[in-house]
Amino acid sequence: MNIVYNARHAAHAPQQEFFRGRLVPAVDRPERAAQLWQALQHSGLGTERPLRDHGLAPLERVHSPAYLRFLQGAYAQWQALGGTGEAFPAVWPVRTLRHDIEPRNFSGQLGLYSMDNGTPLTAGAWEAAYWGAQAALSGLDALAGQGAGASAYVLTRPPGHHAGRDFFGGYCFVNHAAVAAQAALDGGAARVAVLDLDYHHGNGTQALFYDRSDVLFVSLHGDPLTEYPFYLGHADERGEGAGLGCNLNLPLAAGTSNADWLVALREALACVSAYAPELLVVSLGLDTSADDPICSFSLGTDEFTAIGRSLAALGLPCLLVQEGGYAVEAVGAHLLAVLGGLAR
Ligand code: Q9C
Ligand code: ZN
Repeated sequence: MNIVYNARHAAHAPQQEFFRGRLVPAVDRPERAAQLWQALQHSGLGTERPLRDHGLAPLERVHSPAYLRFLQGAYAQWQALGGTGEAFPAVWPVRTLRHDIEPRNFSGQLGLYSMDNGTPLTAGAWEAAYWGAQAALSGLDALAGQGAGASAYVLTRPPGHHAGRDFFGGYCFVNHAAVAAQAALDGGAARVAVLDLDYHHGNGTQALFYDRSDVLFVSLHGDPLTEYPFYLGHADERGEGAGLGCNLNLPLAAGTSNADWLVALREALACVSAYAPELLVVSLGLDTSADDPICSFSLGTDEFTAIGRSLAALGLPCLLVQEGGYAVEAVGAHLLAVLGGLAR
């Protein structure tokens, strides 16, 4: 098991976030990655691989240059306006409003490039997210030449799967899994599958590849009729154009039993297998656990181990990228269960 750690995740240290119109303690805090890293170090499960800088070009294959430019300079703009602490958007270009003009006003830009006000933009968000993408790319490097059963785990935060071509949201700024998937294709792979196991639907990843047949996106998640991100992730989204049939959503009701979750996992894995990808990228959210403070599935150690075992059974090169998972005291054990199940 190859492991890449983005220690610069800690540059993104939000104090608060909006929830139902009030400021509450931030959920995606550095402590959760510190716990994951500590668990990994004591496990003897893997070998740390170097984090190498691949530059901006691989991010530009997935995100728009204007969005990346905005993200890099956003906090400086906020500070120049006298802003302190985290910046939060408050206005969005919804239906009937224009998306083709970048306002000069910072608040206008913040809304243009975001999907919610629950994602704190901190001084270090860009640094942490940029190096998260580099970590994912470094994980991909580690897999090269290691053969079919090889795997790599990328420990980073903030997460990535809600971030789209030109917007942040759901705690995500740069879509690390998508950057890695696109880089694998650019490196010569014909087909890449992304399996998203986070509690929340990976709207960013789905949208990025929706009309393409070279990426299969399969996701198990809380039903967006009641769960974030609400506006994508429904079962009738099957892809479009050349990508028709290359998108599979398996929404599950909040409170779904572990037995039913595992049935859906089997269906997802069968779909991945049938696609015969050259690489599997797993958006590994651990917020499906019974311990998670903001989610409503009940997975425990047995189920996390089963995830690892069934990934190993696919026999594909596998790049696991950390997404959500907010039960600071429990995430370490859950990660080790997945990686222990996967280790061979
Ligand atoms: N105070 C990921 O797990 N809203 N994102 C939650 C709770 C958004 C989570 C509000 C949750 C997004 C990658
Ligand atoms: Zn999540």
